[in-house]
Amino acid sequence: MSKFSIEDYPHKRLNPLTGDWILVSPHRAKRPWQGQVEKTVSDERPKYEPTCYLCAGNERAGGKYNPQYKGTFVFTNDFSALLTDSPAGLIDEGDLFQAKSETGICKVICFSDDHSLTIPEMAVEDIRKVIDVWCDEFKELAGNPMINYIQIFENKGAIMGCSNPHPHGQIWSSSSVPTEPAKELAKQKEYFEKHGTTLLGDYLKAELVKRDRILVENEHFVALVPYWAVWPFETMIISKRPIQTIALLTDAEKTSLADIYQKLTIKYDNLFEVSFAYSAGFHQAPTDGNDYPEWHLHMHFYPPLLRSASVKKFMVGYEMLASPQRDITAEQAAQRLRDLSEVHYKKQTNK
Ligand code: H2U
Ligand code: ZN
Repeated sequence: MSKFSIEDYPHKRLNPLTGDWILVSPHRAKRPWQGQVEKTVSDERPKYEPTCYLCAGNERAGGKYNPQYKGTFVFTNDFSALLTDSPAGLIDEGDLFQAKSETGICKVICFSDDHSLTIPEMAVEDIRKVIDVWCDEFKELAGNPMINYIQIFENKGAIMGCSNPHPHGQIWSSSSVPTEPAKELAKQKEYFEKHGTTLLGDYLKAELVKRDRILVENEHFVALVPYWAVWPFETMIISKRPIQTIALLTDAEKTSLADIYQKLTIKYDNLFEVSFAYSAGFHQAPTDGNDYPEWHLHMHFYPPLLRSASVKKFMVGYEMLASPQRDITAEQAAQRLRDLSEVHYKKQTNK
């Protein structure tokens, strides 16, 4: 019997941020693939689309009109999942029937007035403006006594349920801390109490020595494939400084964040030469007024594509019923992404 290695044999990896385990089956990545590898369909779009509800001057649901904005634009979601005025209430019918009212504020953020763009096609200084808007919105919501957690996210691509290709993201803020950040909060606290340092700070230090999962590094941030990645090309952007929220970013850090967000998403687009779909977002400390020295600012990217512009990873069967599973290892995924150019394929001169 040969020696166990994570390159060759099925194994489980721990996600220390959530406490979940994932199954990795590297031997299966060697099996032949007979599915189609189709040519990318053109995703060229006009700079202005008359029917787009996010373009400047256009009508939204309920008869509201967007202003003739330039750059970024923020509005309260016309179909907010959370409302500011739902009445407080609790249903407690023993262990089996529990419900609580939840309040919050949902916003939509247009990243640009240009309908044709996406983050990897935007200039760093324009992405920086998106980060400034996130920071302003975050600070305003954090100051609202009703809001105790702020989820900033971006759904990109129809495959991720994004309703409109106009570059945009969302913020859902709520009175309680939702499930995923609550798990991360508990694990980061446990780690901080044991070691006196942040979980992700120590993780980042170790990864910067190992270097086999690092994709992009700049002065203030690192983009990497986490050891415990579930999605084939899942990545994280982690701040080098252990800060709790984007409200604490310095001017230089905001520009660095714009730079690494652009470089990572360019690599994503270059992987299959397609506008790469993902759900991405920050995980930040709650905004309930308490201190969370254990919390380390980071961004997750969860992209579903596996093998080509349309062959996606399905989280079904075993994943739904037992545990997430992947074939290609985090290290192989990192190698592929690392080897890709940081120049967008549409801008490469030899194309
Ligand atoms: P996606 O990021 O998943 O595409 O969602 C866009 C949001 O825009 C969605 O939450 C909102 C939807 O409720 N929306 C409006 O607020 N006004 C509109 O006129 C259409 C869509
Ligand atoms: Zn538009």
